[in-house]
Amino acid sequence: MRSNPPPAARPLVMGILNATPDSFADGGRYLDFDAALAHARRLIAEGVDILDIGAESTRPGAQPVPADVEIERLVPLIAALRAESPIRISVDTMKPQVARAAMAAGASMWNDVTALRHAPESGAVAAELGCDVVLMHMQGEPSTMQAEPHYDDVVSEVADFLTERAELAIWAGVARDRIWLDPGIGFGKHKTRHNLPLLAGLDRIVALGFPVLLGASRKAFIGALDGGADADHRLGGSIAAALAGAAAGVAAVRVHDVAETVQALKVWAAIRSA
Ligand code: HH2
Repeated sequence: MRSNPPPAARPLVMGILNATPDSFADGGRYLDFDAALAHARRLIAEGVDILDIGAESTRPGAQPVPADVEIERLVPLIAALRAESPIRISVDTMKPQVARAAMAAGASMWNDVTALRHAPESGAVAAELGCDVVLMHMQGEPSTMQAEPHYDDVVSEVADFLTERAELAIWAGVARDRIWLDPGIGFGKHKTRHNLPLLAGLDRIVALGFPVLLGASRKAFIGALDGGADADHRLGGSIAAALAGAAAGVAAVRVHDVAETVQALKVWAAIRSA
């Protein structure tokens, strides 16, 4: 009898868990502790590699959440998951005090959409925590970023920004091999005019020499390319973007639909290595 071939190399799958009332794709579904824990367990069963847990939406126009509220939502959840699973846990927050509380509860990755720009002590805290750090590109602030984003050359400008943020993080004491980069799809970018060239130019972000995280799941550019499909009807486009990322060499994709993405990447990787 023939055995299955060994699994081929593919990007890691980071599953999104938003314990928020207002996230664009799953807001309000996992604010409740039991619902959030059940969803995390489901993502683990579906083969997630990293769980990214957030308690503050960054969608355009979202309202800021105080640090103590973020901590109240995140810490019991992270601690409960850590007690029952060795899964890698990332915390999606811009606040160093929230990152610190999340690491104490069992997270090992700080996903910061501001690339350590939110607080003056962010770099030093990231260095002290010794965790992985995701530095993401964003033009402007979540509340206003979609007003009038402008770039002369979006890929070069994002690459330059990420290079500078990585250098500053290293200067602050973050270990080079803890740094991830993320082009920030949808963060201060026109739906198609900026996001599409950035997706097409991902290999140039990968060439910077750090692991790259790509978050394109259910984002608005997919709706713009498909007759205004809403966030619940963007699975096909999300998978297409994840595969484009895989082909460009990204290290991980951040997604809502874990089972479907894991399957797509397994098939992509198997074809590629056949
Ligand atoms: N996108 C969102 C949030 N955090 N982090 C990284 N590193 N990269 C991303 O592309 C990214 C991110 C937005 O998506 P979501 O979490 O689903 O929505 P919301 O911000 O409304 O909670």
